[in-house]
Amino acid sequence: MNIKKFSLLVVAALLVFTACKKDDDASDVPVIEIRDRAEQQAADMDSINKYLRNHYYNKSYFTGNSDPRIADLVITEITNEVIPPEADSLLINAVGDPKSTVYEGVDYQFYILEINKGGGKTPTFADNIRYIYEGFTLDNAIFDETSSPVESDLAPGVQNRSLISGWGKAMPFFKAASNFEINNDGTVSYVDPGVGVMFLPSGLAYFSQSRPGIPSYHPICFKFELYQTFVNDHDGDGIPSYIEDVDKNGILDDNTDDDTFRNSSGFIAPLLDYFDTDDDNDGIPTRDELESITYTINTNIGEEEPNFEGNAIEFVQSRTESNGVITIKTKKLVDSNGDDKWDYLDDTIKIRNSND
Ligand SMILES: [Ca+2]
Ligand SMILES: [Ca+2]
Ligand SMILES: [Ca+2]
Ligand SMILES: [Ca+2]
Repeated sequence: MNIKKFSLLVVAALLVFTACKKDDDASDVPVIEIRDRAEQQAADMDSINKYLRNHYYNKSYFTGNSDPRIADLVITEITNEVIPPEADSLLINAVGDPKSTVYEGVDYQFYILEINKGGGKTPTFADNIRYIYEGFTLDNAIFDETSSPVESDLAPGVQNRSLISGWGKAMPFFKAASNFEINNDGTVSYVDPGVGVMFLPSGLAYFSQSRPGIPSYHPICFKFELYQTFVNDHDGDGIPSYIEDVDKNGILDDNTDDDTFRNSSGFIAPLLDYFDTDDDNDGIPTRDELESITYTINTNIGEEEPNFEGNAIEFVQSRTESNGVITIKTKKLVDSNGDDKWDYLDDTIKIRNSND
């Protein structure tokens, strides 16, 4: 983001606003019409489909390329003079079927171009990722790009989240890098990262809002390299935030015990599960309503480390390694009375399992 440019735009916007105000005529104040999300989605998909049919990318460059980078990715518009080389691919043929999702109660579709799947862990919609990107519009104008890797929270609805919802929808289709190496000059090289492009309708981006270089109701696209992913536990209660999406709607809007708190702006707000350290409000912290397990793995005698990735009931809290001996501490969900309700969400169960 070019801060200087952005500041100038803000000043320009303020001047326009002041000018309108002086006129004392409300009809002069620019008003953004709030459009129907489903109708806008249909229009955006038409625009994106048209773009994908009218552009190709340098697929041949990436065939057998063991180090694919977005800096090498070239998307070119097809015109009377420009015909794609046979070895390259029209985007519409390369993206495959659109991905489907639901956001704000509306059925959405978006496209992904996969250049490299990635060799590491798969992020969930509520995790933090480390990545680089270049954002561009369907006019092929770049509106934003990173000069070095950044870290962001994918979780929708989380306070101070800087990412649009499309990131949380697209990233789980990729994997982070399998490894990284620190170079002599202190920079980091990532091995086998997820590399691709997402083509997003405005409803999974800024929708009615505009941004520098992005008018209201505009689909946007991002080239990206996904380097690392970190499981988030926003309230530190031992339960990863993606598990605190109880109704599995991809949004952290669940509030099992219907309690509230006064937020930093002074408003009464629901104390949502992902931010609540006693999710059933029974006085026993969630942490203490989980089973604590410690694993000791001696790799010197060939013992193998268990893999907890994707495990829906047992979550790694810490992992240390010393002289070939790995120690992993986990928290595991418990249902003491077998009523299909986990103890931490069941206010009739008040068994304290641990106090670490
Ligand atoms: Ca949690
Ligand atoms: Ca709550
Ligand atoms: Ca919680
Ligand atoms: Ca509790």
